[in-house]
Amino acid sequence: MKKRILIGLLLLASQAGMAMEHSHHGMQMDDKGMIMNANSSNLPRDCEKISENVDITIHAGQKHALKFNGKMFAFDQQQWDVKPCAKINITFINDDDIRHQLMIHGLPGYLYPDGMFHLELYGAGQLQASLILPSQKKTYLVHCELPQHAEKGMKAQLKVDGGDGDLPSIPGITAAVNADVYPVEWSNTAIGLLLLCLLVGGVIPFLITRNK
Ligand SMILES: [Cu+2]
Repeated sequence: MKKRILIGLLLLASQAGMAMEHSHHGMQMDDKGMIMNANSSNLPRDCEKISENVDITIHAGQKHALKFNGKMFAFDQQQWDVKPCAKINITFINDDDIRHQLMIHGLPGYLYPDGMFHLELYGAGQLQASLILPSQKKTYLVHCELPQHAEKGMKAQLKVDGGDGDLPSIPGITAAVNADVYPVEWSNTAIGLLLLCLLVGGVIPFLITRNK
């Protein structure tokens, strides 16, 4: 009898634990993707009301990186500007058949656990979620956190009230933190070739025209 009660209690506890895990971080999941920390109704402490409702559609995919040299993944836009206390309704569309995320960092922790808003699609598809931003003049990092996706271009910025500056390595906006460098090795052969080119390209035509 005691054993049964104990097992029953254990089962209850484990179920409660699982339920907690699922509600933790306000997470919604299905076989297509995941939404974490969506917030369409809780006002940040410093906001009296929602200032504006902004509908933003964000595409993610390899084709959006074509316009950036050396990049492989990108969002279709690299910057968004909103007012303080704006509510953003995001439609996130994955144009690829691989996983992509849309993560916004640096949000107030009392509304967004770990300061983070997170959308994820495991393949082509779309999902929608909202968030409400505080009034602070700030630039938020928006990126895909899968290995190498941000480094390969999937990085953008969200500015509230004009933002507090630009973030590094935003394709088309700011210079890369780790720029690609292709050093030239000045071997004797390279120097010889350069001199030969100078001779052929400069000196010989000069001699030819002078002799005419
Ligand atoms: Cu990605």
